[in-house]
Amino acid sequence: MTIQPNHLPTAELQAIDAAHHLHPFTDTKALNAKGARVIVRAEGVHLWDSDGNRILDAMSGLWCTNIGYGREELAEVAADQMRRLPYYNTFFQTTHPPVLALAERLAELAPGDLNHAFFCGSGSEANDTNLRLVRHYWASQGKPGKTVVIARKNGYHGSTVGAASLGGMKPMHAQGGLPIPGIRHIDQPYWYGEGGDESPEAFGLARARALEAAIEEIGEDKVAAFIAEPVQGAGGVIIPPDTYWPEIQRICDAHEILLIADEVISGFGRLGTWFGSQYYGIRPDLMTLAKGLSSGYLPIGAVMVSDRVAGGLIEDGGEFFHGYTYSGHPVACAVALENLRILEEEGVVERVREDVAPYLAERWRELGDHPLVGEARIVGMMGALELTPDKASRARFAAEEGTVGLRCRERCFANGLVMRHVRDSMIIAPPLVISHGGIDRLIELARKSLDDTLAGLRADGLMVAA
Ligand code: PXG
Repeated sequence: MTIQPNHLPTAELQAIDAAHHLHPFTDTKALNAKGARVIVRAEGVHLWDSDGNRILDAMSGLWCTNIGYGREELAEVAADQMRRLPYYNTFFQTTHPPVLALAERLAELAPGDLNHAFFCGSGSEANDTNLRLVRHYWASQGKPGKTVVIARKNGYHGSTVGAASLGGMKPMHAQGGLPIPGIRHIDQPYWYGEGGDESPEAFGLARARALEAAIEEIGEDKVAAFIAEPVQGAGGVIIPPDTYWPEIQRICDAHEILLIADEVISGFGRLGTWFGSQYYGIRPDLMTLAKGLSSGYLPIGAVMVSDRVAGGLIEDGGEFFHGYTYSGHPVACAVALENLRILEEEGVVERVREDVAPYLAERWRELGDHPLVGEARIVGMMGALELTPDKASRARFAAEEGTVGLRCRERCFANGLVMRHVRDSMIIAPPLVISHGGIDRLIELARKSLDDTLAGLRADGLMVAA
């Protein structure tokens, strides 16, 4: 299909962008030298750029367009809500129909007794809320010393000062003096990269027990909570060994530590369950939501809070001095509700579990036979390929970390596929509504991009182990 351009020529759009737009997580000098890719339209699982190229979006935008692009129902609901009540706040003892309906729906969907929603505009804001909320909770329970939050190296929880501090991204910490005090990072359950000769099971247990060691060192009376993503996303789709989460749950229970599951990526069907906590059988006290909550159509995030924690706060906490102008934004709430309706009525989550994810896994693992791939791992609708110059030893490349990953990402774009790179691994998290045909195309384009990358590495003498 030819898309008629309704915009300026690409070079002019790029020039305006370079002159006035500062992009997130971007080396602006390097970007401006080549010009940004301009995306003008999307439908289903595809994007179109300003030159009319069609691109298969295997990243769901940024892990968020779970129901795919172009759903008219969401546009209709947004327009209708904008006409009815485009904005009102939920401060000053006020509420409105979309926010209360969404809170009720989330309480029904969320596991266990996570029956209370605190709304905000993004995952970062939700995690800042978590940080303040758990400290306020323990203070309200007569334990004001319980303030430390334990998190993980290479975890990602957002970009605000609090969320970036909870995250374990070293380059983020290095800019601006993070983390803030009161946060401790423990090692991640990254078997491929750090497991050495240990079995994944033994390694998973050892990495979970790092939590217990940290609690014992800091003192249980000083630790408020542990926060983690069920599967690390931005860190590189790091799928924990099966032994990891049950041990984490045991440790949190044994030591009176609140468990915060950051479900910003794993929520809303990504693992074939409504939430990743259900997939791993964990019982969080708090759950961070964003992204798939509205399938990315509008910005919205939330913290789901258990009966116990909310009950304590309501009973003993007085006023919680925290909230955002857009907490419970009516249009965002209405769109999120419609998104949840579609996910449920179209049986998207069950279809992922029973059909789409198993098919994707089968096809994805085939890529493990490629000479450049050291491991092809996948859980639900999120997968990673570890690129290596030597499959047998899981070696890293001699070239600076990320060089090969970036090259591969560029080959993917040239071939009409969005895969993101993390260091020298390639990541996918396609929309949950992708068809078998779409998956076949994804695998075909990924294989071609791997072939092209390998040819380039050989030509440039880069297939060399560190
Ligand atoms: N928690 C998790 C687990 C996330 O993945 C956030 C919190 C923060 O959400 P907001 O809405 O504030 O961005 C995220 C966001 C990437 C990438 O390149 C991932 C995220 C954001 C931007 C880029 O993988 N995840």
